[in-house]
Amino acid sequence: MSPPGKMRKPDIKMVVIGDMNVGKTSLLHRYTERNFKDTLSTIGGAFFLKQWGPYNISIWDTAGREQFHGLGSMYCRGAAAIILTYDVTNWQSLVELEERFLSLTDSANSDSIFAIVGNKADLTDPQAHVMTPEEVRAEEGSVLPLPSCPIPPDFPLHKQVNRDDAIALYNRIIRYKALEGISPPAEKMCFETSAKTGFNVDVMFETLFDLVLPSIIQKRSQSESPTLCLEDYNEEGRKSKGGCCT
Ligand SMILES: Nc1nc2c(ncn2[C@@H]2O[C@H](COP(=O)(O)OP(=O)(O)OP(=O)(O)O)[C@@H](O)[C@H]2O)c(=O)[nH]1
Ligand SMILES: [Mg+2]
Repeated sequence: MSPPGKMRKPDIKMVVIGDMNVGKTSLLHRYTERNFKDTLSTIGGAFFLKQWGPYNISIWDTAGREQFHGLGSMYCRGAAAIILTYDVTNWQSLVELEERFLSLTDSANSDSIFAIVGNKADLTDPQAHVMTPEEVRAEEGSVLPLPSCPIPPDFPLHKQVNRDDAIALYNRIIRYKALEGISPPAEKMCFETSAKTGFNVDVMFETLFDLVLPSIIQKRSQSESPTLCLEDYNEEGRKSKGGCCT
């Protein structure tokens, strides 16, 4: 356990990237704070720390606005998992993932895990529109029963991106990264979520946490492996006393 007032170093890093307005910050709020609230467009980036069993995972939220694009590869550096996020009602937001955001992930770990996440599913899919009883209970100050979020007048909106399009993109990325045979299958790594109702949000983050566990364990075992400093030992193999020359 870390001493009081001291935060343990994150064991591993995950990054959420994608175009502005797709709901990256809202997904992180939903997962970490169990609510959906007004957001301001992110400036630069921010990170959340999640304890997963005995491990600490940092999840970086990044800005989708073009003006912050230059920072993207810095946020991806050393990441073990990348969450590429688009908006299911906005075809261009999927296109941008491949055209603008994928190259940023070259600074991530070479064996990093990818997820493709289509957010705002509540706008197109009646199933995602309804809050789960757990989400209703978790909503601050809410009283059961509260079966769904308010129905917008134009519900459902036209869905511009089908899951098959996301699956095709995932497969292209895995080929581009030469991760075929190592990465989990597309069906497992393409999610449709709603930060508004909580639909699929826990499943998405927690699937990734489970998948990065082997990397954490490997990293920890490497950093904890006993090493011997030969300079500390004399010719008979006895530990020499520092600074003494008798
Ligand atoms: N209906 C619906 N609206 C959402 C959802 N997620 C986010 N929004 C709305 O979409 C807008 C943008 O959400 P953000 O979370 O700020 O988007 P972002 O991707 O972080 O944007 P940048 O920080 O600019 O890159 C806000 O008005 C949110 O309320 C969702 O799941 N459903
Ligand atoms: Mg944001």
